[in-house]
Amino acid sequence: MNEDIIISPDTQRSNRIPPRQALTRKWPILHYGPVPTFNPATWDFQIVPEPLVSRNIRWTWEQFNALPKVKVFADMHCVTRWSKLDNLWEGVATRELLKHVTLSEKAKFVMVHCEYGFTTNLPIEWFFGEDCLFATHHNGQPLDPDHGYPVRLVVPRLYAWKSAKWVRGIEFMEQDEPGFWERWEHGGYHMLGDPWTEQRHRDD
Ligand SMILES: Nc1nc2c(c(=O)[nH]1)N[C@H]1C(S)=C(S)[C@@H](COP(=O)(O)O)O[C@H]1N2
Ligand SMILES: [Mo]
Repeated sequence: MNEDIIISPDTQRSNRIPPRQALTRKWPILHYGPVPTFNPATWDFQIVPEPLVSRNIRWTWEQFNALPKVKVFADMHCVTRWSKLDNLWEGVATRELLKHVTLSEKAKFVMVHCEYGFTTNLPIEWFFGEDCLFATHHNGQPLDPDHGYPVRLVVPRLYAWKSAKWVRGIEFMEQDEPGFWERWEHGGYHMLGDPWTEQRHRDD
């Protein structure tokens, strides 16, 4: 495989299927609510808030799409028990953000903000994993609208509800807070969501 592809470490496990997951060949579509339409003239991507970030950022689609891109080879595990292996993602590495803002030491978690108010939370060391990216392409094709076009987060080593589709911004936080699926009224999914230790629900 080409050296400029980042290999997600979980793809090198001898058993790539986490406990109580089943392999799927199709690519299921899973989300709450409608599929948003994309308007490149009004779309923006925000990084906030000061002073956890050195300056608030608002990128237009043109600016975001001009950032350097990486390729990541990774597996995907949905908490509803399907796993899809061998995905080649392309997009902007989450680490790229650190070239544009300096983070305060107080920033410990992120809230990922998406269209229609969908959110998900994760610790910054997971968000900035070497295999994490804002993907615009999958297996060489632009994402389908159903799968997050124009851009989705991909965090391969956590359950896929953390891989938020239709991302519009990142909010850094000092303390952890539940996102959409993590809230009790939407099922109380786990604050981290490690598939290898089956962190499915908040009380697992
Ligand atoms: N905006 C948004 N992103 C989301 C979700 C959602 O409800 N809204 N669901 C998540 C869940 S539960 C999964 S398993 C993956 C599924 O991604 P896919 O539909 O591309 O397979 O998207 C995640 N991203
Ligand atoms: Mo999921």
